[in-house]
Amino acid sequence: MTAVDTRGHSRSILAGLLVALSLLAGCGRDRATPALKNAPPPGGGGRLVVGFSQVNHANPWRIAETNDIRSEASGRGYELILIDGGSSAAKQVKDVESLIARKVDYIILAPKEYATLRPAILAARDAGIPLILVDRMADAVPGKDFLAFVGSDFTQEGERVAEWLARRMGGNARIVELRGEKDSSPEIDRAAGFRRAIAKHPGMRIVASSYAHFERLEGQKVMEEIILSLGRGFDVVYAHNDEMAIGAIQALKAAGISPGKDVILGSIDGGRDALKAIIAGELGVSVECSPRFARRIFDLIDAHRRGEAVSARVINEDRLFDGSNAAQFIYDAF
Ligand code: GYE
Repeated sequence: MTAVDTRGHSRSILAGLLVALSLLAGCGRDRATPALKNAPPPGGGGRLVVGFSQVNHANPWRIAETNDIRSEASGRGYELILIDGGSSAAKQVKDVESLIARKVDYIILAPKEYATLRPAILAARDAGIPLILVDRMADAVPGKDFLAFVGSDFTQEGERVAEWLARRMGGNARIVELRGEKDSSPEIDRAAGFRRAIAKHPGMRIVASSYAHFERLEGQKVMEEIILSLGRGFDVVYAHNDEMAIGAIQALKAAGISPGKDVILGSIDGGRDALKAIIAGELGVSVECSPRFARRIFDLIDAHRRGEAVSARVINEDRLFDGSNAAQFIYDAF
């Protein structure tokens, strides 16, 4: 998917007129009510504009996150400008700058990397545009440099996978780690959380650790290389997301190693393909990292508009999927 720009001045003026007319006529739809309640004071010029800078749309997680934000924005009467960063942190910096230049009312930023996006965050702060960091953290202070962070606790996700694997393996395993996108906060925290938890089990040792950038194909390739160098010298694969775990499963099978029997796998996200792999007995566990939390983002924006104090960190509550419950949740998965 390429850059999508949902803003068009003539379109927005027309849309504003239509909303105003339908409200005057008393036939506004139910979901228009919150927008009316939170509408800017008369003369404020119509719908508020929220800009959203997304990393890319390269996997089901990102697509689900964007769809959720898009539908929540429209349900609450916001105009959304979506810009796809094309997997480039440098482009994302420019994307945020362009949203600032367009004087949007709020910016939602899903930052690709931890350090690189800092100047863009500070530029929004200096321009007086409230910015909400979503899903990944960046090198700036919530509540001070930007309005708030909304997302999951990645350290805890890594710990939960480690604890599940330690229990499953009786505290003894040679572990291969497939790491996410280098220098992104989920990669950094999922690695740290996992290490912290296995430190309690001296028999759980990491024997190989490589980046596969959160991508399925990369997960498969990196797993192939690791099999070439380690042979059968590992019992567990810990992948920082489902996509890499699914790639690894393909590589294992191609090498005649049976996932779920010879090697036990654990990952993070809780997507539909992962739940299918759990049901098939190939993936052991997937700790949820939900991409659907737009309701919390827009609750925060609405509260901020009403002048209420908002919390600087909103942490999602995530579940854990394994053989005991995957079948129950598969239809709901992204
Ligand atoms: O786990 C991964 C995606 O930033 C939390 O990014 C997100 C991660 C998610 O590419 O699948």
